[in-house]
Amino acid sequence: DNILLKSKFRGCLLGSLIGDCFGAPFEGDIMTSGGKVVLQKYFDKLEGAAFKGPIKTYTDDTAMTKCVAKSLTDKPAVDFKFMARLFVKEYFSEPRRGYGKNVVDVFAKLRSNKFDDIYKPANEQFAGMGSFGNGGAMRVSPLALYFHNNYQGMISAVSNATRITHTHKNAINGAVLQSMAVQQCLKLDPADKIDAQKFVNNLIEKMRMIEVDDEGLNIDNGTPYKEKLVDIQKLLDSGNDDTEEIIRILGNDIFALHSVPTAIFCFLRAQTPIPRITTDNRFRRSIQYAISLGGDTDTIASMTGSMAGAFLGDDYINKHLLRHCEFQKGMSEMADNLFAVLEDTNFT
Ligand code: R7I
Ligand code: MG
Ligand code: MG
Ligand code: MG
Repeated sequence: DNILLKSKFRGCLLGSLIGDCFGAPFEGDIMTSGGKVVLQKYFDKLEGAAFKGPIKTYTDDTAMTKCVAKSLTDKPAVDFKFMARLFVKEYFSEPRRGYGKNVVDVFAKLRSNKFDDIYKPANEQFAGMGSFGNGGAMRVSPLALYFHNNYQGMISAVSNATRITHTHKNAINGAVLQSMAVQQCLKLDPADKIDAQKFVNNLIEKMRMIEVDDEGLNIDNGTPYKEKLVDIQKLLDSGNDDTEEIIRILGNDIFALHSVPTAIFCFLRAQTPIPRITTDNRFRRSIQYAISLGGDTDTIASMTGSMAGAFLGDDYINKHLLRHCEFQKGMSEMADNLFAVLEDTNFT
């Protein structure tokens, strides 16, 4: 019903915010067992009613997610040129949000070319290969919400929104996969136990249609996301909790291929208890687990958090945790605004 869906919209955007804000201080870390103890204490403290600490600031992941959400509420017909303008305006007003090293060149070119061709600057990245960073995937949650009832519309909008900065196939397909996972979370009843194998099977089925050899190159490794999804199933099945092994198989860096599947794994694995993560709350467990893998912690925790929030809804999120995040009220309002746009059109 609509009350649940509205709570899932908020949960999704707040989950992405909390993952970013809480994960950011650990970005680039290699997590030792000592580091995991520190992380457990960090979350225990943040969850406590009495704890007062400095506000946790968000990074580029949230800055760009806000732009995508604003673009959808201000121009519901989906205007990618407008979205590109918002990205550029946001970057030049607050450049120190931890953006990727190369994507900033795209913003500069978009601005100097006056948004003449919004896809040209991204296409020129990395000698014409396009970036395969996770910068497209990290900002897709508003699109998964907006197109929650329109699968093909979502795929097409996610591809076009990603291509503004990232044109490599792995960046686009990673963003598409992330949006599919969030969309599946929206459809699940939070009172039910997730069938993780089935959740991944559904993603494999969908990615089969996306990772087609449309250039007819017949190259090996033409279905990298499908292979990662199968790896997720094996890891879940084996109950392997060895961090180094998980990182070796799935990755934890800024490449879309080495972070989107990792986020999906973290979300699914955290539905049941994990050694050395002491909490009964599956939302917290998802984000804490994602951060405990180290590497690109803000982005992986943010993508994990958007799935956990889309599944469980915002009522499930500990409000003390939320209190520590910059822009938490604004993010909740953005979710409501997005929901209101869909209500106005009767969810068509
Ligand atoms: O993908 P992008 O927006 O970065 C997002 C990440 C997230 O973790 C954020 O939290 C933030 O910290 O950054 O930015 P890009 O600059 O497009 O890509 C990020 C990095 O990925 C680049 O600086 C490169 O190091 C690497 N990279 C590549 N390296 C070689 N060849 C991306 N694409 C390539 C490539 O094609
Ligand atoms: Mg970031
Ligand atoms: Mg960074
Ligand atoms: Mg990051």
